[in-house]
Amino acid sequence: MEKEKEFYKRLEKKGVSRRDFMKYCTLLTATMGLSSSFVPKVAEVFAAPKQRPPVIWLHFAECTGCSEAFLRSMYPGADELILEILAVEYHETLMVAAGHQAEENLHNAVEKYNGKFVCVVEGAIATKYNGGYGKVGGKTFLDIAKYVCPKAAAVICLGTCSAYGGVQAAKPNPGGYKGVGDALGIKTLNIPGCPPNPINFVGTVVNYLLLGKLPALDSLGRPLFAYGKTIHDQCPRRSHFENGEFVEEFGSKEAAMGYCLYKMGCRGPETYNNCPIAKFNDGTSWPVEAGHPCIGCSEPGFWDKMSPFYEEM
Ligand code: FSX
Ligand code: SF4
Ligand code: F3S
Repeated sequence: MEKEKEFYKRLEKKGVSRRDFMKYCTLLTATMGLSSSFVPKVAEVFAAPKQRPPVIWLHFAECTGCSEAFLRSMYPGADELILEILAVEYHETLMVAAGHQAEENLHNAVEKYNGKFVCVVEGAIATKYNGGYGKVGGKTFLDIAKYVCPKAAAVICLGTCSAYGGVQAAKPNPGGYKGVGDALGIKTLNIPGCPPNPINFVGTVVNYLLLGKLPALDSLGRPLFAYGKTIHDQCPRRSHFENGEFVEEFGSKEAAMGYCLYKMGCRGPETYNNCPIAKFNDGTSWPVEAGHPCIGCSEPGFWDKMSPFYEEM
């Protein structure tokens, strides 16, 4: 109870009312595909966390856009998630430690929580030349991943790079970059997107804390609750006119906001993600709403498969 009170006080200080927070929990619960009766339980996961799973967060080849997107997570804020809900033991871009101290922290965390921690990975891994195309502190990404990932209870790949290789794996890919699963030959839970939507990461974590298991996945390791439908199937611009008649396939006439971007190269029909529903930055907008065609950023190999981006499929 005390914990809960403190939580709502903290939110208030950040200018977030209890009502806004409950709205977010309702959106998150719906995004996770759970019935509305779960809303209070989802709120409790944030307000009065019962367990804090240890997390080791690795960074390989990437642009750090995934962390940037994550830092814009609404409720919980990134600070809340890292300090109160999860026990993040190691995170290269956010931690204070550097140099040898950082390496020691990683080693200690891996040994202490062997078999129990969740490993979150951002960025792809170079596999050619013994992984020589990508190093941190003199160690290859490949060696670091081989040391850490097999000891984790679960490996969550945050972003298309760690999930499927991303821009690093685009042709001609001289370093032989791959996603973590392919590079190590292990099964990973993938939350792709360049960047991914933080709500899909939060939903995965909440699923784990609430139901004690990871969510159901598709054949590419993506949680079905977020990647079960195509962008096109959920797109408000899909409302259109046929023979001069308004056809309401999705949303309202107002929501259609103009025109379908298919002829400008929109890859929405081939891309599985929940951007039209979850949106980015506090539910502000998403690429197609802002007038830009979807470039298929959550699909494996999208740099090669989906380009040239502005040509009709
Ligand atoms: Fe990749 Fe993420 Fe794109 Fe960037 O960590 S999915 S390049 S948004 O930063 O990995
Ligand atoms: Fe489909 Fe893209 Fe057109 Fe939306 S804008 S209806 S996703 S093709
Ligand atoms: Fe990416 Fe397309 Fe969504 S480009 S962010 S999957 S709309």
